[in-house]
Amino acid sequence: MFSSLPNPVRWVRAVIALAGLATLSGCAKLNFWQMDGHQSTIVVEGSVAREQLQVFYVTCWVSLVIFVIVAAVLAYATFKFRARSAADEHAEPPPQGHGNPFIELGLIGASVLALVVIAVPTLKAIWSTYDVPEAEKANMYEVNGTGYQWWFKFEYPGELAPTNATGAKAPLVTGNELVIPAGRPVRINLRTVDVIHSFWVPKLAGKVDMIPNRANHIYLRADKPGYFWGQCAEYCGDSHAVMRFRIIALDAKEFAEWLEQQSQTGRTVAPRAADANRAKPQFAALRSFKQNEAGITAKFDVNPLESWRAKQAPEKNEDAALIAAGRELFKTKTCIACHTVRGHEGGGVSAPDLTHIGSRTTIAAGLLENNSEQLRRWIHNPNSVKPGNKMALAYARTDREGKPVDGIKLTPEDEGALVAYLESLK
Ligand code: HEC
Ligand SMILES: [Cu+2]
Repeated sequence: MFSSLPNPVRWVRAVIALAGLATLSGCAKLNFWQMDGHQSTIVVEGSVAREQLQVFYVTCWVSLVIFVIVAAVLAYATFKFRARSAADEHAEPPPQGHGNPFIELGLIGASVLALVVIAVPTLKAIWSTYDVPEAEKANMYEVNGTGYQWWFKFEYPGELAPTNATGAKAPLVTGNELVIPAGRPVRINLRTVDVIHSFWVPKLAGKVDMIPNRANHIYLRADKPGYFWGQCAEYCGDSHAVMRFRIIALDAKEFAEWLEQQSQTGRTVAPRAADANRAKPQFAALRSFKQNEAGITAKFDVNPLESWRAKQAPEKNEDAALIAAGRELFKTKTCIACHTVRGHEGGGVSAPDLTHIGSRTTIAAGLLENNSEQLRRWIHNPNSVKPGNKMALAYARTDREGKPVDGIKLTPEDEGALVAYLESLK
């Protein structure tokens, strides 16, 4: 009965536009009027989010009707009983009513009706969006998502990849970017290793909390291949506002290719004979970033899925010697204590897995675009990008008495080599 309600928000928008607020507020951007920002809950692209949106519309329409009735009665009373002359202002108030059973019963009945109209589709949606429907369980894809202060780990229990220690296989792990098959129901088992986080990809589904010592899950489905913005939606400390993530939905073939590539161990770039007399690749100059400077280019912002695809292939002009130097620094500068690059050095599990960091579109949990300039910005001074993050602890450390101890120190050359290494990890 409520399957295709018109969008009441569009009406409200028309009213605002008529009032001329568009020009006053300066919000005349196209996205704003189409209500199609990256994290829009109005322009959705998944079946679960669509069902939840219908519930929102029901509530909106019911509230709108109540608003119109109450506003009309108020306007009528204000007009009818206004003071018409100076004498009226000091007159006795009009006779007061003391309860009219018909009006009172009518109001109770109308409220109950309004609540029932809201409750029926709400309860229906709570049940049907809770988990993958039985009939579709066979087609379901299952992954695990874990919240860390302030990033997300994603694990593919169905896909095994060789580990470092013994070469034995363990589930494939990525960080901050979850790649899923489009069109299929996906169940994400949600956990946290520290405080409460909340997993929210507005275009695909509502939020579900990640709660310590409690098994939660979310069910979602992307209509078609796409790139979706997500965000932790439960305050979780210093960097909560920049604890973001992405979901990339791919068709079956591209998804299979991605899984195949990700289950490889870290890529090693072999030196080529021609390398010896080739000019060194140019890295982005080490400039200082303005405070809060955006970490994302317009090109990426407009067509993120294409940018994602472009990241899957190795860069041209890779410098094998520089990359090898970067790999060495990754070890000596203690990056391996927290990070893993499968097949290379490092067994750290307290930070995002970097085995294929070069093939991801973002770093620092969705905050910065993954390119040489932003990578350098991040490893130069993580704290200036994301205040309080746990990688920064390795840069500025203090001992038990609070005295500063030497942390990670990188020269511009070190940074260039580390960036080349990280970018080579496709
Ligand atoms: C103390 C542990 C620790 C050390 C040491 C450390 N990192 Fe990190 N690193 C982290 C954590 C934690 C994050 C996630 C930060 C966040 O987004 O909140 C991170 C994030 C990153 C990322 C972004 C990953 C992503 O998917 O968003 C890169 C790249 C990175 N580190 C590179 C390095 C390099 C290079 C070094 C050595 C110079 C290093 N890290 C040393 C803990 C560490
Ligand atoms: Cu969080």
